[in-house]
Amino acid sequence: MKQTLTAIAALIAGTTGAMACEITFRSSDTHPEGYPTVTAVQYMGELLEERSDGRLCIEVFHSAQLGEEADTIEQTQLGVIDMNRVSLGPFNNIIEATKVFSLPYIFRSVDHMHTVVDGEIGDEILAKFQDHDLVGLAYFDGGARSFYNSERPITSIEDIEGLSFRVMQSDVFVDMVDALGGNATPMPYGEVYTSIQTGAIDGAENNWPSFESSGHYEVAGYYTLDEHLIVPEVLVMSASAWNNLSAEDQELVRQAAKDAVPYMREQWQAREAASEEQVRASGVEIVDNIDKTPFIEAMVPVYEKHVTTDELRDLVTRIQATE
Ligand code: GTR
Repeated sequence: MKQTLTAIAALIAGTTGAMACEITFRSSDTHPEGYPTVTAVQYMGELLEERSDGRLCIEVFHSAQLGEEADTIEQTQLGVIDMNRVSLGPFNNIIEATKVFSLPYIFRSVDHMHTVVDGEIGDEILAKFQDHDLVGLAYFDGGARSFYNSERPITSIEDIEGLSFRVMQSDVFVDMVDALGGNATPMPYGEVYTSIQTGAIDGAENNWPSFESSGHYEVAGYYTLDEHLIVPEVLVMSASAWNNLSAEDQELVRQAAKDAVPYMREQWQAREAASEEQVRASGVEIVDNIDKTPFIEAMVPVYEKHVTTDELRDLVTRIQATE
């Protein structure tokens, strides 16, 4: 009898130890394996698995395996995809308040952006996702975005005149390029390389790691560090996946996402430096002493067009007043 009980106990312990995931959240990312946004969600998955005794897991589908950002956002709202790591830009046309983080030169620096997203304003904007079948979990870094193109070095606004740039699918970015004298083409990320290569567009804009990992630097040999955007990235969960969880498990998910943020920021800094080194070594011509003042001044009509409600005006004032 005792032997049987011991055998059963061992069997249960063995089963528990090797318990397979009860739920595996499918998480989308446009970037390749090894990119900081991908490794950060994988790291969050490790934390979650450990803290839930192996019940809750995450599988990251990187390299746009589940589709381009705008489509995967829709799929996440529908509950077909459980989690999504995306730029805030593609949310601008869906969740109005996200526009304030996508305004050109709204953040004075990455540190300023961190202070804002880590504080009350960051929480307020994350809470807005609830009305759109999504749960905002955490902000990730996306560095500063600058223009690159295949035609000529941009050393002043005048050089932008007549050039066409791909932008993310947000009206704010279309108006931003227009205000600088260029032509904007909203387009999915995955189509940019070929479009520059074939001359359908002259260039695009992005941060060092994306410029490098997408290979865009191979077809766009001029990069000007005007740093017009510091758009945070966001990790969201579909409301349907979220609502299936107990309150305790929701807390585990939220906490694991938060705890992945410092890890992400470290990974980001390292990758930014490595990507910059790789791009510089490739011979891309870099303009890194541009006077940003005319760029900032040119953005007045963009703010006038998009910051149209008391709520948005108040958010902008509070962001600008944040030290
Ligand atoms: C990257 C960002 C992606 C995607 C991409 C783009 O910097 O991490 O989420 O938004 O830019 O330009 O589409």
